[in-house]
This record gives sequence, structure tokens and C-alpha cells, in this order.
Amino acid sequence: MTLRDEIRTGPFYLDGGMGTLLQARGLAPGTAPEEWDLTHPEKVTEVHESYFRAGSRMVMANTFGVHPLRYPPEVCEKMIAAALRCAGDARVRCGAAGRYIALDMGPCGRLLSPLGDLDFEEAVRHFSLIAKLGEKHGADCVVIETMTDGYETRAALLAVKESCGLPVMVMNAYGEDGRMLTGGTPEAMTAMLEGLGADAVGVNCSLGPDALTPIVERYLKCAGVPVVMKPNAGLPLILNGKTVYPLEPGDFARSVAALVPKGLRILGGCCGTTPEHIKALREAVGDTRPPALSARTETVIASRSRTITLGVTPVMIGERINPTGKKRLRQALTEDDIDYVLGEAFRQEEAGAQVLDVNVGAPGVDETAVLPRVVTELQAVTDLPLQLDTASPEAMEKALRRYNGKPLINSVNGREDIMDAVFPLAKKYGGVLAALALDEDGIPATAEGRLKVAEKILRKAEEYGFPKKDLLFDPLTLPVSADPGAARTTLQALKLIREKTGCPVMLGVSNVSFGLPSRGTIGSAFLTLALEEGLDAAIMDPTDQKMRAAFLSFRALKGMDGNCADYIAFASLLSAAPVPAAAANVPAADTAQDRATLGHAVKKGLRAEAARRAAEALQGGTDGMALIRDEIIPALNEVGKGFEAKTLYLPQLLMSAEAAEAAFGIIRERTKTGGAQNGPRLVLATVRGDVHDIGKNIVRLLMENYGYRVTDLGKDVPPEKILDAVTRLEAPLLGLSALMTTTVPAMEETIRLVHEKAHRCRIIVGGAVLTESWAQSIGADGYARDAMAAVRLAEKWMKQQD
Ligand code: B1M
Repeated sequence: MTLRDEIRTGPFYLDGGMGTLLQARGLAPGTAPEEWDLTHPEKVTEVHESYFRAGSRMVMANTFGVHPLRYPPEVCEKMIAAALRCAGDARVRCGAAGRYIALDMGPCGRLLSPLGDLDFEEAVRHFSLIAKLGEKHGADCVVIETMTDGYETRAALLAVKESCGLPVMVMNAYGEDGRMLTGGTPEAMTAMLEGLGADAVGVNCSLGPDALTPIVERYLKCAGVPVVMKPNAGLPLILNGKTVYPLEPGDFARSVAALVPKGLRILGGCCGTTPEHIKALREAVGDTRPPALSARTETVIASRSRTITLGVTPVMIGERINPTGKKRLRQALTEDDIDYVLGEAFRQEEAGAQVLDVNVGAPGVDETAVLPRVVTELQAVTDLPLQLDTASPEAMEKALRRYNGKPLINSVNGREDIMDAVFPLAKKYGGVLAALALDEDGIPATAEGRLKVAEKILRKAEEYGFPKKDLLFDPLTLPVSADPGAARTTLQALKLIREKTGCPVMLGVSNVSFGLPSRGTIGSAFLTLALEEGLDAAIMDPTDQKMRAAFLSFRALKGMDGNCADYIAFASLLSAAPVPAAAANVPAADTAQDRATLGHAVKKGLRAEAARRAAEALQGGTDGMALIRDEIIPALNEVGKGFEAKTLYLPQLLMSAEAAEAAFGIIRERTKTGGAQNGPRLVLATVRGDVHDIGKNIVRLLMENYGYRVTDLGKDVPPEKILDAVTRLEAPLLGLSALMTTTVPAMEETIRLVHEKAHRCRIIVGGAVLTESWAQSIGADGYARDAMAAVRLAEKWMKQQD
């Protein structure tokens, strides 16, 4: 049996923790474990050997932290070669037959753009290097693990698939809420990773087996490939200054083994687990075998955090990001006005779109550059899945690479050259492929003719190994104004193709009304007829009230809208009556007035629009501080609440912060007085471990305007650096900011150090988590609720000095 066969059969045993076992052998805290591949290979070999002897079928080489962002490429190669040698030596000692070695790939430590500063393709290049080195030096498999961001996971998996032929398992790390750091869910990760060709998907690290069980069960419900689980030995405790993992081997093993009858087939342990845990796991599983792996039939698309199954209830695809017939959008695309495009996305999302079509094809627009850019920007501000809509295979490939999920791909058709260009892309990157019922001979005039094209496409899909479940047929809508039988034929083709192929069916419904007046009237009637024939997805304008009314009414009448909640919410908006709380399933749409504010731009993460609105408001005479107080801060507070309530995730928080900073930059530029030359010196910093600096920057702006000479040390500043600045500048004032409960101790440490070494410096502290009494208890000289309070306090102290 090959390794791939073995993991598909299961149970297949992996190893347990590495770091804690190396520490037990003398690895000092703070030393990177991979360094020991070069300096203490015998110890590393010993750990691998102990796992093989405990029953692990595959061990992971000690390469988790090896990455070109941490070490030069030649050092990466030395480490990977040495690590694989250690694992290889251990295998030889135990008998090589049936024992495997994996290259272990961990996260790179940086967020990918647009959330962070690492370019997606650069991340792919780095991971490719590691994968190539792994294959070159003898790994049997690649394990991508402890990934907390779906986009980085995508980069790593794509790199492995492109640069080596080894099997690859992917494990993500989750919080107790079942979400990854950037919002990813088991369903969304499974859809994306299976599409990209992962051989196994699952979870590791972060939690113990009990807390991970519901997450693994979700994987088991949706995955068509083997599921892997490598939990920690419980949640870590600090005992006598040491990190301890509490779960004993027996308890750990019982919890993990309980999942085998449910389908878990690849098992091991992560932090705090030992060879005893693996031995206990094998004993607990005993003769139990997981049920046979069954093929999945659902047609699923996904964004980074949301999945949609086609063929269950009808899905609304927003058509407005398509420049055909839209002059303003064409202008935005040629002028690189991304905010306008993002605005179209918000409007459709508010109107109930579940998927967004993205088409940027227009004269003067370089699709190969603009499509991937728009896709990247859209993904940062919305978590709706996208339909990548282009006739250019080159633009499609660029967008597919950067799409963080499993997209709808629009489209393939029955033409041989198109099928040969599109199927390989769809197969490589994964996605649900919309297939149009036309070929070299054009659009067949009859329903039977369109079915024939669909069948030809199905045969081609099989040739390419593209799964049938990932095909969605479009029988094509033609204008009824040009041919009175056009709509009837489309409806017949829809029904026929759906019945005969078993695949879901989609239509761009707006075409039917082309050339007729009151297009929404006839379009909505056609939509209802198509839905009645089984239409699974409608590409339509969700902001057109008649179309939306038809869609929502159909769902309510067919019992697809529990308690008619969505319909009631929509109807209430129409009559401007308040939405009853029970029906508030559909979020109330922002009014046009809301959308025109700086606060709205900050909430939605629209950087350019935030800057523009700030500039306009200042020009119109609004005071900069009032803008900050009345627009920026409330908007950030709202985003913060959404983050806490888990309705928003880190990507949205980051985009809002960037929009706030863009607006703040304009306010600062326009209201700065130039700073004083002789005013009192103030050193300002956000404390160590804290990167929140918007509040601190406001304090700086205000203090400068009041004549203080401010030295801003930035964010995440260690106590020693702050002390150094205070003493060097002989500053009488120090301002410290901290926004998180976890960083207040760093503030306390800084205060202690500065008070000890720079007696004359008085310290003001501020930041959302602090209170007057907390500030006192950590030894601050003063607390300021807001930036103005900081100015008043400083003024008072300076007067006392005079
Ligand atoms: Co995050 N974040 N964040 N965040 N973030 C908070 C603070 C949080 C309350 C959100 C929440 O869960 N509700 C929460 C902290 C929970 C807690 O500890 N109690 C939180 C978290 C958990 C996190 C992360 C851990 C998220 C994650 O990665 N899982 C992560 C931490 C990173 C780190 O620091 N190591 C993180 C990251 C980020 C972003 C990078 C995305 C971004 C910051 C970007 C930046 O600052 N450049 C961000 C943002 C924007 C927020 C919220 C939404 C807004 C903060 C803000 O700028 N407010 C925030 C929720 C919230 O506060 N509502 C949140 C506006 C600003 C003007 O207010 O800074 O309070 P503030 O300043 C006020 C006063 O406090 C005072 O004056 C200002 C007004 O005039 N003031 C001073 C501040 N400093 C002063 C100093 C003074 C005097 C007055 O004298 C020197």
C-alpha cells in the first residue's frame, strides 16, 4: 500500500510533541528547536526513535520553524537536510518497513497582504523552497500545520502542490469558538483545501482533545478526504514558572480514540504529548476501524469564512460588479477607483446577495492586473464568496491563485479550446465551474441541444479528473424581445439539464428583459418561473426591488424562509416600518445618508473614501478633533464590539483601522501647527506587546498643538527603550498607552523602571482598558480618559513646576 492508501484506510498514527521533549533533554527556553538539528542531532533522533517505538507510523521532522523569513536559504537547506537525517536515522534503528517521515511546515509568522505586509506570491515562493528541499532530502510527505490564517494555508498548500509530488496533510489551529484567527471555519477550510488537492485535512495544537472534538466532527461531516487530528495534552497551566500540559496519556487517548468510529483516521498529539500518549492512543483504539471513506456529492463554494451549498435552496448572486452597460463602474475600473467597486459590493451584500459576481472586462482595463487586485481588495472587506467572471484564462489564473476560498468560476463552455484552457485551471486551484450550454456551433436553439452540450462538458470534465459535483450548468438566458420562444426554451433546458445531469443550474436572469421597458417587471416574473423549474442560483441585481421581491417571495412561499423572517425584514424596509426584532435575520441596510459619512467609510474599511471624506469635512470647516471624536472613534468602537461579538473578524478590524489611519493622516496633515521648538518635552509610546496606536497618535497631535515637543517612540516599545529616551532627552513627561488587559503589565513594568531610574519624569497613562484606579494601582502619576484630558493634566503639572 502507498502512503496515500494507508491514510485513506486508517487508523494511521502520527507522533506527538517535539519541543517539550527536547526541553526535557536540555533545550533552553528561547532556543529555536530546529537549531538542535545541527547542534544536537543525536537528541532529536532519540525523540523520533521514541515515537516510532511507541507506535507512530510517521514522525514529523524537526523543521516546524525553518523558513526563509527566519534563516537564509542555505541555512534552511542545512537544517532540513539535518532534520530529515535525524528522522531517517531513527527509522533505520527501528526498522524502515512501514515507517514514514514528513517534512513539517509551520506558519511564517507574518500576515499576508492586504491584512499584513507579506505578498501572497512571496509567501508561495518561500514555502516552495522548503517543499523542494524536503523532497530533495528524502521526506515521504509534507505536513502543513498550526496555521491560523486560511490565506497563508492556501499559499503553503499551493506551493507544495506546485513544487513537489509528495502527499500533503494540512492542519489548522482553531479557537474554542470553532474559528481560526482570521475567521476560517472547518467547512470553509475543507472546501478550499480539498479543491487545491490536499490529501488530508484537520486540526492540531491550540486546544485539548475534548475542546477540539466538535471541530473535528464538523470536518468529518464535510470532508471527502481523510481527517487528521493532533491535539494538545489539554490547555497549558503555569506551575512554578513552568508550562505544564495536564492531560495524562490515558485520558488523552480515550478522548481521541472516541472519534475513530465516527471517521477520524489520522491521529497523533501536539504540545505536551509524549510517546506514552501515542502508545496509549494505539491501545485505546485497539481493533477499532474507521468507516470507509465516502465520496461527497455536495456542490460547495466558500470564502475564507463562509460556505454555500448549491442545490439546497436558491442562491442570489449579485451581478453589479460587471461593467457591461454600467458607465460609472467602467470609469471606476479605468481610474483605479477601488472604493467605488467595494461600495457596489456593500450595497449588494446589504440587499441580500449571497455571492458576488466579479467581472472587470472593459475596454482600457487590463484584466490580468485588475481582476486579481479587485478580488484581493474585496476579500478584505467582505466574506461573501465570489464568482470570478472572465473570458481570459490568464486573468482567471491570476485571480484563482489569490482567491482565499473555493470560488465559483465563470466560465467554461462546450468549445474544445475553452475546455482545454479552463479545466486544467479549475482542477489545479479548485472551484465550482459554471458551464455554459454553448459550443463551436453557438447556442443550440432547443433544450435538447443545450443538454447535449452539457453532456459533452461532463465527459470532458471526467477526462480531466474534474469532479462532477463541482459543475454548475448555465442553460443561458436570451432576450425575449428578440425571440418570443427564448424564455420558454431556457426554462425547458434548465429543467432537462438539471434532471439528466444531476448538477445544479444557474441563470443570469437579467438578459431576458433586454430591449423591453420596465425590465424588473418581466425579469422578476421570469425569475419566479425559473425558480419553480428548479433554478439553484440566480445572477441578478439584488438592489432591484422587484427582482428581490420575487426571490424572497418565492423562498417564503416554498417554506424556505423560516417564519418568513427574510421576507418580513425586506417588506418592512420597503414600507420604512421598523423591523420586528424576531424578523431581523436580514441586517437592516444602511441608509444612503449613513453611507455618505466618514464613520461609514471607517466601519467598512474603505481607506481612500475615509481620507476623501475627512478632507471634505475639514474643507467644509469641521474641526479635526470633532471628526475624530464624533466619527472615527464611534466607528472603531462599533467595529470593536462586532469583533467581540464575533460578527466581525480580524481582517475587518484591520481594514477599519487602516481606514481610520488614512483619515487621521489627513486630519494630522491639515491641523498640525508645526510643533513648538521650546515647549516641554514629552516622550510617548504604546507599551511592549501592544500594536494599538491610533489613540496614542491622537494624543500626540493634540499635545503638539499645545506646544509640547513630542518624541513618539511608536508602538510595541520595550521598557528599556522608553527609559533610554526619557533619560537621554531629560523629558519631564512620559505618556504611555495600552489597549489590552494583557499589555497593562508591560505598562506597569515600564512605570516601575522609569520611576526607579528617572525620578523627575512624571507619567500619564491612557487607553481603553484602563481606569483611574487601575492606573493608580500600577503606579502611574496620572490617568487621562482621552487625549484632551492628557493635555489638561500635562498643563496642570507644568504650571506647578513653574
Ligand atoms: Co484590537 N483589540 N486587537 N486591533 N482593537 C481591541 C483593543 C479590543 C478591545 C477589541 C475587542 O475585543 N472588543 C481587544 C482588546 C481586549 C482586551 O484586552 N480587553 C483587541 C484585541 C483582542 C486585539 C488582538 C489581540 C486581536 C487578535 O489578533 N486576535 C490584536 C492585538 C495585537 C497586539 O496589540 N498585539 C488586535 C489588533 C488590532 C488591529 C491591528 C487590527 C487594530 C489596531 C491598529 C492600530 O492601532 N494601528 C485594532 C483595533 C482598531 C481595535 C479597536 C477596534 C479600536 C482601537 C482604537 O483605535 N480605538 C479596539 C476596540 C475598541 O477600543 N473599541 C480593539 C480608537 C482610539 C482613538 O481609542 O486607543 O482607546 P483609544 O484611545 C482613546 C483613549 O483610550 C485615550 O485617548 C484616545 C481618545 O482620545 N488614550 C490615551 C489612549 N492612549 C492614551 C494615552 C494617554 C492618554 C489618553 O496618555 C499618554
